[in-house]
Amino acid sequence: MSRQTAAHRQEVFPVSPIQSRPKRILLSTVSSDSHTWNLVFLQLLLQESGYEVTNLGPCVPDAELIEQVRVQRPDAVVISSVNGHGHLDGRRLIRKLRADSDPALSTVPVMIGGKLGIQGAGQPHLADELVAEGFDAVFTDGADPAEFGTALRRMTAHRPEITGAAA
Ligand code: B12
Repeated sequence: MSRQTAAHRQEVFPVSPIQSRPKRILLSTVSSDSHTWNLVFLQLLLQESGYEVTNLGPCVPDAELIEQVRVQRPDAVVISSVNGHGHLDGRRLIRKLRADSDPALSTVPVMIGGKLGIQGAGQPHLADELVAEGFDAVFTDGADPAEFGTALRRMTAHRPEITGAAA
């Protein structure tokens, strides 16, 4: 992503004026990944764009992420990974989410991005494979941040007005 001003981010990530409540994003990385600044960057980007963000931080075990989706019922889950294992950890994670009997987990929009493999742009097939496993969108390194904003807006636009935490 290129460096941007807050005003530019607002253009890239406009939040629809017809939304009556802020959409809630669960932001996380995968279990093996200890990188943190990617999460901080995304948290700020999303918050400045009007989303409510829960950032689970680094090295999140699959079970913890799944439990947080079950409890928080977010409008979307955004996964960031840069250590090169993201395609493996992400594949395992999305299989568990999509196989869950709770529709809040099996249908929640989930996207993943970052440096997902260890060959940079040399692994273009990774995105297709991860979408085939159940991710709604995949952003490999160098993806246009505007596409992320557009995809997130589209995926969260029709989420129910009343979600809230599960009992
Ligand atoms: C700092 C750093 C570390 C620190 C992290 C400290 C911390 N608390 O965060 C430490 C020293 C711990 C570390 C460890 C390791 N690291 Co490191 N690390 C870096 C480094 C230098 C900077 C990362 C950073 O903070 N960037 C700043 C953030 C803001 O940018 P970003 O991470 O690139 O994220 C951007 C994009 O990727 C994108 N993005 C990210 N996620 C998402 C998600 C979505 C949805 C979207 C749309 C976009 C998006 O947006 C972000 C902003 O532009 C990078 C090299 C580099 N220059 O990038 C290597 C790097 C990420 N590390 C790497 C590696 C290999 C490791 C280790 C495996 C090394 C080792 N052998 O131990 C370990 C892994 C540890 C683990 N368990 O995960 C490799 C990953 C290789 C790959 N994927 O191809 C890199 C790229 C270095 C390299 N060139 O080889 N690392």
